[in-house]
Amino acid sequence: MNTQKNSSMPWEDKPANEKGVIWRYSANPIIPRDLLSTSNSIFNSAVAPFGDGYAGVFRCDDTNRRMRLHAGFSRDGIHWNIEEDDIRLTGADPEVGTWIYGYDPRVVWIDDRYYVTWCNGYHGPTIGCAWTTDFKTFHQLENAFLPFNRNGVLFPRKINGNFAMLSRPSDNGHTPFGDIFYSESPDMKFWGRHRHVMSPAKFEDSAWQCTKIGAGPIPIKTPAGWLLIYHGVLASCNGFVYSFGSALLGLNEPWKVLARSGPYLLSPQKDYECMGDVPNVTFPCATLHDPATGRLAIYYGCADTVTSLAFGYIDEIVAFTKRTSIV
Ligand code: BMA
Repeated sequence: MNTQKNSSMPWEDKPANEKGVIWRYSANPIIPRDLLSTSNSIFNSAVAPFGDGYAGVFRCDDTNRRMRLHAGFSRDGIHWNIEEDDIRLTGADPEVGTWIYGYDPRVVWIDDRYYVTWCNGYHGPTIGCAWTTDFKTFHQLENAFLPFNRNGVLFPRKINGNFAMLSRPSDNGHTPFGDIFYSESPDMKFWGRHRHVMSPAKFEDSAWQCTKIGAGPIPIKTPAGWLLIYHGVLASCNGFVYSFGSALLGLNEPWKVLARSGPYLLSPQKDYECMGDVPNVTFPCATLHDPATGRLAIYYGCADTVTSLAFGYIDEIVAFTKRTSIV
């Protein structure tokens, strides 16, 4: 179910004049803001291999500017059919199952099902959890943490026999701070064993990540450690700027940071990243990767408006992370 059955992973070779370790898809953005009849914007969304193609959970803010999650399906990972109706979660205790808002989803296959985490409104933002096998019925679980928290990102396999999640405790608004923490759970219900992973960088070391940081896509297991792509924020005189970089975390102790990129992998530079509802935001929430070739496709939201793709090779990103590490 979760393993790719065809070789159609999105991919485009690196352009000859590209200086970066990763490069943008030439036909970005892949998802326009108005794909749905009621969408104001579609961004910060998550995808995963599903059947002969892909499925995903998409952040679609509607024209009431309500933050909703919608399921979507694709043959090639580039052209998406997103459901007009938003996801209706089922099975939760009504105390937490009353929908307020949801945004910035992540999706991961663990053992026998897909788990979805997102920023869930419950007396402020916290981490909502659900599971699905078909992207039609979504079974809601308990929220993982107390408010306020964002960027809940599960590891793709159990660690020390437990589910494992990164998150970023925050405040109730546009939080001007934020460290990444690690937590474990035996059952996706009770979370503990909380560990600090990393703080924003010093301004003088790596300014793009000096205000707050948050885990991005599901970490990828490599021989050098868990490859974590994460966003970092610079508080400029004209507002927040969201870029993203990479870190390597210990395989058995993921709260131990082995390396962390000083330069960003990608920052807002193209028009569709610099202009939109929130200018200067690149916000990755998912990857697809092919173990045989080491190819990586990164899905990232642009300017809180549209969704784009960037490509790279896992081993080159790992080497970049080590070579430029500020740890
Ligand atoms: C963060 C989240 C993201 C958003 C970003 C920039 O706090 O709300 O969804 O992309 O701000 O507005």
